[in-house]
Amino acid sequence: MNLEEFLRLNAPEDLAKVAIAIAGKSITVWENIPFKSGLLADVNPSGERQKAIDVYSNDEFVEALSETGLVGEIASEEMTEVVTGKGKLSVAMDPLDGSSNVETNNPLGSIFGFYSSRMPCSGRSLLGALYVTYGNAVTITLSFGKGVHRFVAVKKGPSMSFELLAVNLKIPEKPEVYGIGGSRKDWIPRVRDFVDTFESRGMRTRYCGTFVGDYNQVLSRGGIFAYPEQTGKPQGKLRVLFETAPIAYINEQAGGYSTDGRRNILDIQPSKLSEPSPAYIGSAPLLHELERLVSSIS
Ligand code: FDP
Repeated sequence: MNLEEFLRLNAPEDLAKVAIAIAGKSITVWENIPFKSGLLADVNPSGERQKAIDVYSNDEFVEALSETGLVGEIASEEMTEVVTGKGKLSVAMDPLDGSSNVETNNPLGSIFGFYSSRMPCSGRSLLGALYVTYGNAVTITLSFGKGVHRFVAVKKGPSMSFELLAVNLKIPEKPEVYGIGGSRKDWIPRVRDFVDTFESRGMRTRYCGTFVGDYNQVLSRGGIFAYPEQTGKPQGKLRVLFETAPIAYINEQAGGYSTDGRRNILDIQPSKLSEPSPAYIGSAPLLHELERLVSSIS
């Protein structure tokens, strides 16, 4: 079964159309990474001046979303203001997550949150979320409130099709891997102490430096991805609206839990579009334990 067929049966019509538009455009973005990122600095098929890959992917997804006619607001990590349209949906996106990893050919990603409210708003307004991973295969992982499902891009004739790879993905409760961003010396002591217990629990470190790449392996293997509160950087790095709330939504649909150390990430009400927060995302038992520890009064 392909993405279109699956969504026709399992998603509201407007969200299905928007997800299909994103899927089509993700292939265009992926095909252009070598050209637009500077990897092939002197090869540019269109002959136009080289654009930064972030700006390029942003413009491509804005175009795809706008063309659906279903979107009222688009917010992006790459834009200071929302782009407005005539539809009802609000879409927040990180069009190219992990772009500093282009040179090393680590996985990259794109993240989308579909909100029912005007932005900025909390993750409680999410109607669904989707992320693309550009790794050894291009995959789409999504949820529209009824479980988490995954699709993989395969060539069918002259074009690409996203075929169903897995339904109802569940994050293992037993934690196996961990990936923590930022600098260890700057993590707040409670986080450092907690992370120090991981090896003795049989967990192994896995960190690729791209949020969705790192989250993707946590979803498959169980464990934690975090970009913690740090001394001198209490809000961490990742943005709530574009990055952590959509992934927290998917993680919750997969049976996991996500926290900023004190509350569910989905309960954070950002006051501006690009507001960051500390983020700890993964298997529910481990994440509840972390929240208890980080939020406790010493
Ligand atoms: P990038 O700056 O390469 O776009 O939010 C952006 C992000 O990558 C995440 O994908 C990643 O998890 C994080 O930043 C990595 O930050 P550090 O380099 O500080 O580890």
